[in-house]
Amino acid sequence: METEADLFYRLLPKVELHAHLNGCVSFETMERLIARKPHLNIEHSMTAIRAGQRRTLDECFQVFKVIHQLVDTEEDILMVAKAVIREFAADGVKYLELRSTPRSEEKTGLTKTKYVETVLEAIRQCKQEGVDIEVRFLIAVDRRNGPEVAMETVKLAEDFMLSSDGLVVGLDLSGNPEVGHGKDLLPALQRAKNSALRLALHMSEIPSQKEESELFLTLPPDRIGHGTFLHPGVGGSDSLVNKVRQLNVPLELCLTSNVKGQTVPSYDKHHFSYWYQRGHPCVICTDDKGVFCTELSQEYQLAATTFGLSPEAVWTLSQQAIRYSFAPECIKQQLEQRWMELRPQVL
Ligand code: 6MZ
Repeated sequence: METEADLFYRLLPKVELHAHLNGCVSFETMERLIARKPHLNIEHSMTAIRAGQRRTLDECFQVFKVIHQLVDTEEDILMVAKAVIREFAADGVKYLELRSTPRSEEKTGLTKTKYVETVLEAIRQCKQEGVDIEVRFLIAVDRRNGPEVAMETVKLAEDFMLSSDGLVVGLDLSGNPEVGHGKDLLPALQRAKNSALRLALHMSEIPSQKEESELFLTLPPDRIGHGTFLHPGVGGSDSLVNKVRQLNVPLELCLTSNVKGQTVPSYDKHHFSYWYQRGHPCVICTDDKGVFCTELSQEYQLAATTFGLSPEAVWTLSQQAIRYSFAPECIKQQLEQRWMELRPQVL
């Protein structure tokens, strides 16, 4: 049953800036995928982490491997991407930046170029069908695949930035943070930066990434994903914090993901409070709404109840996210206008 409070958060216009396509697959879409591929013997318990459950970060990455087995044709990608876009729209998200790692699959004939084209096709079809949401796409580099694949992916992103009518706006760096070192990926990231791709980099998701984060800040990135261990007290440092603050790089913060993935011990210990209290740009995001069984409205509600945010503060948080998006100025202005129209009288 939806309460009045739930309704406030669902109707709140929202911006989602950190959403991995294959981590966002809902229960309903998963049922369809499982039914299409019964021979894989995959069950729901292998693709989602339910309420009260937790996994190690390593176990979370096993979940993505299972999902990738289920999503390996153009048809699957089109279905998944359209469903994810519609679901975000139904949750009151007005602007979505989706990210995904292009994959090729020999047995189905899927290529990385086709992969990206299919996601873009899903975005266009949703637009034509009148789904009330603006969507842009970030091409993701999975750090597990090393420097050569990273460089190829940057080139792919450059091509699509020029040919996608503005739908491809940037590059994401993600993947298991335990694997590889960012210094090997720096040339690819530097090239992306020079080509005017906007950079959203996962940084300090685990404590051992301090040196890597220092290196990435020399680029610097346009947004930081997670940044869980940047600050002192959890293994980070004043100098890292000062650098991030001086550069004013916004943080994409995903409460449930971090709690369920056990990099943060509980909601009240989430680093949202550290950065928010300092007035640093923070954007509430879902990360993987399917895997972590959440929605953006729920994440806003959790942040508000955990940290005692007023409805006015929640509104400001959602509105300010517009300026941290990689959308062009004209879209940002349209979104600002939407926010003014949708602002509830009670605030
Ligand atoms: C780092 C993550 C992640 O790209 O196949 N991904 N990378 N940290 C996280 N925190 C939990 N959650 C998801 O979506 C799945 C991929 O997104 C990245 C991983 O590379 C994962 O394989 P796509 O659409």
